[in-house]
Amino acid sequence: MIEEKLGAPVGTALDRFIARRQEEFPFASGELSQLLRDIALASKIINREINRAGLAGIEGQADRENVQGEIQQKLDIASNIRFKRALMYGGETCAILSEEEADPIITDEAGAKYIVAIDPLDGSSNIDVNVSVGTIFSIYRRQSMAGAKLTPSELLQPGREQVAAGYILYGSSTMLVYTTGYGVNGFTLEPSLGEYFLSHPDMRMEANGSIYSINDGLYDQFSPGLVSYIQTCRKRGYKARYIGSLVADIHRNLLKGGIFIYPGTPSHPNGKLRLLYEGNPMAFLIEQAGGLASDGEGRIMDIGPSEIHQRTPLIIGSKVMVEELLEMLKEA
Ligand code: P6P
Repeated sequence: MIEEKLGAPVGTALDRFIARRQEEFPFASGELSQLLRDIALASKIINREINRAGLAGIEGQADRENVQGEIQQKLDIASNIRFKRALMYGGETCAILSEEEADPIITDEAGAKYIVAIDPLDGSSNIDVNVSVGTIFSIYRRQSMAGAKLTPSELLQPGREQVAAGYILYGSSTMLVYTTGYGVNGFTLEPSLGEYFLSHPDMRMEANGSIYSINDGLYDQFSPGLVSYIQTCRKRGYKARYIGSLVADIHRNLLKGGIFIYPGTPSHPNGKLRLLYEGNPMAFLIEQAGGLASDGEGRIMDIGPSEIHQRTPLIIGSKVMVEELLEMLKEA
């Protein structure tokens, strides 16, 4: 029927999805929904910047380092500005913990309920070679009364206290994937409309998989248990896939099943990835999708942070694969 073809539905827009889900939380007063919308808006601006970086002369390195001592890319700085602005002006955020900021940013939003930890643009060194990059965010509720002074401990809550987490993947298409603790849903940006539409409802991770994702360049520093696991993967003919952009590697494993490992090494016992705005949000998402996330000894989301930029080893992905590696680490 021509009407069916002409009137084909465009799908569920992110705003409508958030609104519908808010109805399911009778006590939700809409601030978290608004915060998610603020993040989505900032991601659309970043998406546009990334897609035209080469033309706008905003590729490449800035002439300064971030708190991690890493050379900042120009788009790291641009992304940090955009997300900070969206969160500060959105009115729902009382504190921002950004990879690009040495110290927490305390907004003067007396009534704001939420603390946001964010990696504004993860993997940004890949932009110049046109490899996918991402934004990662993690949202906590403040524990003190609105208007009271925030305490250091509420800026360092364990990952199990997250109320929401997600990522935006700026890839062949731009996707926003998030959870509020009731499953994982993925939205794809329709550039011609500037809207995210539900494209991956109720994302579930395969219990097992045959993709392992690790920087082989560190092989000589791997522990005996990890060497044994990697050799087992190779013997089984598993695929080695490593993009070097956390959001892209995790997203692929979420869709296809697999394990991502960034281990501690003798030179870097806590590995490279940061707990608050990489490990915890990815752990929340993957556990919500049925997977596991560990630092090699315990659950990532049970780690009590001691400082906002602390690093953690990360073993994350399909349940059976993670459990097998943890067993080998124990036996070694
Ligand atoms: P390596 C990007 O710099 C990043 O923070 C993550 O996105 C990625 O998983 C990891 O580092 C890659 O690190 O040491 O393998 O280049």
